[in-house]
Amino acid sequence: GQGDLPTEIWEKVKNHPCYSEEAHHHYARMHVAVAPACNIQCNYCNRKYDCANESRPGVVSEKLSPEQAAKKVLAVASTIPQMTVLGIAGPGDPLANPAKTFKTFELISKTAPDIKLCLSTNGLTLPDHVDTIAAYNVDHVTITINMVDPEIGAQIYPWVFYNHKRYTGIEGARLLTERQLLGLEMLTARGILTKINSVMIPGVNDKHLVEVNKAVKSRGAFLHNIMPLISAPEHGTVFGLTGQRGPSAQELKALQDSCEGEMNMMRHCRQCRADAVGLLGEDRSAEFTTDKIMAME
Ligand code: CLF
Ligand code: SF4
Repeated sequence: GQGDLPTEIWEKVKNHPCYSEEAHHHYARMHVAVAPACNIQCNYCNRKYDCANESRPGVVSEKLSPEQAAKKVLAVASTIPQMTVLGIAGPGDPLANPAKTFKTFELISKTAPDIKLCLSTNGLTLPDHVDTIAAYNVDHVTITINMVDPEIGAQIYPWVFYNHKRYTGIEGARLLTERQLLGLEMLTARGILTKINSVMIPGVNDKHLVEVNKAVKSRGAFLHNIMPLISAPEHGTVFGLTGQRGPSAQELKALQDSCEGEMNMMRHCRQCRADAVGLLGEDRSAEFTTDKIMAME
């Protein structure tokens, strides 16, 4: 239920399956994979697959144009009445593909105005797009923040690409953390509910994530979702190839527990793919391939 949430926030989250633990039993989300490019390199990413910001690496999403995406949303919404949220979460970074991402939001807000819009980003270009995000009535934003210390960041991000220039190592990680935290502050100032995702990487940022938790809470983040690194070698990620392990379930829970007193923790994330459809934990994307949707008239 509402718990101790203020009513205006409760109204915004009560139908969002990721922002409300309770809602995820009753309400569905869908993602449309309209954003192929990315502007940073994460050591847990395999570019051939979905953005590991949110997604379980190892599955390839079907890439869509904004027009195909809008058609898919209508088809899904007419089949799954509990569909309340449309998210763009990859397969690259949505804000590295701003024309496609915002065109998709524009089309959907015209054809399906009741559907809430959700966006997940690595945050590098977020400050440049906050006004557009607000103008398109995007209700929910997720930023993946894995560090607030550039020395730790350099172990996770070999480079970032910003303003036509590549920044590597500590310099790149410093730029990324500055832009992420500024973007978060700007979203908070506009009243856009912002959730933080973090990937727990044992021996790299596991102890540091408590500090990340405090940094994002103090800047107004609403919810923190700490997810386990998935690093099977067959996914071909840098971490997978160097033998970096993911956390055990106990290690993950202990970290989530240690942050719980500071802010709301999300514990029901299913690390969805960039074209996921349905309730969290069920995947109905195979029912809505482009072939099938284009055949529906
Ligand atoms: Fe999608 Fe992400 Fe929006 Fe949810 S998923 S863009 S906030 S509508 Fe949700 Fe999936 Fe976890 Fe993401 S369970 S991976 S937190
Ligand atoms: Fe991969 Fe996402 Fe990181 Fe880009 S932001 S490198 S797509 S995990």
